[in-house]
Amino acid sequence: MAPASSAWPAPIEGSEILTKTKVAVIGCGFFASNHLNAWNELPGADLVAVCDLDESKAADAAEQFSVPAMFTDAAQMIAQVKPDLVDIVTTMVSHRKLVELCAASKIPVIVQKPFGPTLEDCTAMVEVCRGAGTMLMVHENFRFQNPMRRIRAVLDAGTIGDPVWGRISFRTGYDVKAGQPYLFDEERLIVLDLGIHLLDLARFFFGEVETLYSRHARIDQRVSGEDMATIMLGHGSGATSVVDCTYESRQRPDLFPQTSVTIEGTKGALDLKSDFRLSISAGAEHRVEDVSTPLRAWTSQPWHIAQDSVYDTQAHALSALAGGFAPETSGADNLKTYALVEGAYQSAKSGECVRF
Ligand code: NAD
Ligand code: 89V
Repeated sequence: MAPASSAWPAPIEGSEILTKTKVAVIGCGFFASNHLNAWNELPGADLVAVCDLDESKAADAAEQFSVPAMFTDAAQMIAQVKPDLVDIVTTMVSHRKLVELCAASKIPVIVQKPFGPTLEDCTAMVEVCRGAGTMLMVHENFRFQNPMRRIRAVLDAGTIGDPVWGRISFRTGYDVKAGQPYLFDEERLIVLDLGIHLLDLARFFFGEVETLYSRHARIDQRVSGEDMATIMLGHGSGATSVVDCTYESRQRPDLFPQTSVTIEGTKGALDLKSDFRLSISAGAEHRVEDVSTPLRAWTSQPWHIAQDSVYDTQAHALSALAGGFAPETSGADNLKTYALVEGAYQSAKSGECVRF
């Protein structure tokens, strides 16, 4: 199957729509402030309610983001507010029940990555939304980062020919566990938390995967799962890619949360390195593009690139909903990325190559 195109219908502008999409957010923890800021900035969205099991978090979010209603019970919120779209920003264990709740009321839903704790849960979520005839999108934001869209556009233009080899790399020593302490206890850590983004990018750039071999290690002895992974993918297109990630790199400068991408093609090559410089070579031609994006009022370094892509991911969700098309990172699409995560754990355990 050909990789997805870089183009998607333009984000909704306020002037193009008669009514705004009423959005309700479930989960007001560490990462939710980015979703809430983005919903408030998106002209097509009206943030109508927030919900968190922890009342103080729901109340703080409602106050900080000027949201008119707050709840501690998602079912109550849905019954009372009847939102047009629910955005689930909780950790994965709660996703299935919350998605089922939305599907029961035929409400379109976006759910943060990782989609769920198991492939069985993810498949059940896809089925229940399919049965209800409602949109299910996974908030897989890395492919919506500006540099990644630009790389996809360069590939689509044929500038470097057909991709034959690539590396997608995220190596950091940044203390992610300070903001996300639940990561200490994850039995399946870096592939499910971070590798999932990179495996999705591998599909985005090189198409579907036929073979996978993975090797994992645990460097920080305080965590339960693996915190270093190196995955080799064989794509149906004939290309080979390497996905590698760690939360225990000692490299300086530390590029967190930037993803490095190298792609070699039949006619040229591209390389995304530090400072968001994209180097593109084809024959005698060589140019370096600045693929950074300006800060928004609510984004800041070092998180800016990740925060900024939250806006574009949510803009895509609004466009999909208004246009009646499946989002690029629909639940059904994300099952393919999730299958690679499962494959990585299977391969690391068995020491063998996994075939899809
Ligand atoms: P968190 O634990 O800080 O916040 C989750 C919140 O959800 C908590 O306040 C919790 O009380 C609430 N919650 C849980 N179950 C609920 C329920 N049934 N109803 C209402 N509220 C409920 O977690 P976080 O760090 O904000 O992460 C949330 C998700 O976002 C995770 O899946 C994480 O992997 C993901 N994440 C994604 C990115 C990205 O770039 N895409 C970055 C960071 C985190
Ligand atoms: O994407 C995530 O969930 C985050 C981070 C970007 C730090 O890896 O854990």
